[in-house]
Formats: sequence, structure tokens, C-alpha cells
Amino acid sequence: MQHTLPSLAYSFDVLEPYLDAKTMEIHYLKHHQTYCDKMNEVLTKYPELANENPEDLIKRIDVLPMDEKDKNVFRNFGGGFINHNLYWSIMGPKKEIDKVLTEEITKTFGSIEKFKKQFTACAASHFGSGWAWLVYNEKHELEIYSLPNQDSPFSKGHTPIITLDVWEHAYYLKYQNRRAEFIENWWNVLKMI
Ligand code: MN3
Repeated sequence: MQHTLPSLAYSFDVLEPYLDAKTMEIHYLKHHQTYCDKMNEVLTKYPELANENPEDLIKRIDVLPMDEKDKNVFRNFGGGFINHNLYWSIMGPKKEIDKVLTEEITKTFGSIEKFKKQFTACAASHFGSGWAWLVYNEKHELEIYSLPNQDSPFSKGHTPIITLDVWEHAYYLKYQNRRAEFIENWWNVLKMI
């Protein structure tokens, strides 16, 4: 089975002016498609894995029956496929506040503003390419951290809830080197808080 990109629930231009249409188009149609294609390509060598949900595969990446080189390809491209699926799904032109989540965030971090400050600092200070994450950890507590490249919290036994792509391809066309400004504006298109 070949995996395909989930369709976007909104058009490329609706997250303007915070996320520009050109970045959205290239990010989804080119970058995300490439992760999907290269993930499918490596899975063709392992037909017994190809029908599984990629999330289930990334959860057990360390013990997958693949040679080390292919495992690394799956970590990068399968991870990229999964991470972007979540990223598109948590953004939108209208707020759809998740009450349970906002209560949990407030309980854990003190307030939504304090959470945003901590997550922003994490995303801004991540060195190089990667993602900032809000996850439920193995103790089912909310936790913020960043991971390099396309690594997934699923591989740590965690469940990702909110994520921000801080690869340059996610913001460079509009923001160039101004990652902090991108992060500040991105809060406007995150739906659930
Ligand atoms: Mn990306």
C-alpha cells in the first residue's frame, strides 16, 4: 500500500498574513510530498510493514526489522510524513478552543501565557532543523521539548499534541532569519488554544 498525503482542510492562503500562501504551498506540495514519497519508497522493500500505520512503525523504530540504513531513512522520511500530518491538522483560520487541553495546560504550566512563553523559548532556541513539541509523556503529563530533524515523540513512547516546525523551509520565504517573529505570529493560527 502506498501512503498518500492527507488533504488539507483549508486553502493555502487562509493562514495569511501569519503563514503566507507560497510557503504553505511549497511546504505541503513539495516538502511533505517528498517525505511521503521517500517513505513509500523504502517501505516497498518491506511489504510486511507497508500496510501498517506509519505512526505504529515509528513507535517501534528501534526494533523494526529493517537494515540500519533503511531504518534511518524511515526515521527521517516516515517521521517527516507523520510530523507534518499533525502540523497541518492543528492549524486553521479559526480558533476551535479545546477546553480540556487548555485546562490541562493551565494546570501544568500555570497559565496559557506561561505555556506559550516556555514553548516559544524552546522553539526559538532549538539549534538547526527540528520541531518543538508539547506531548503527553509516559506518565501522561504534559511536557515541552524540542527534537532534531524529523524525530518523533512517538519513538519515545510519548503522544504529540502540539508541534511547531522550525525547519527554515517552514518560514524562510516570509520571515528569512527572523524565527522569533514567525513563532510569535504562529500562535494566531494554532487552533486549539
Ligand atoms: Mn516542514
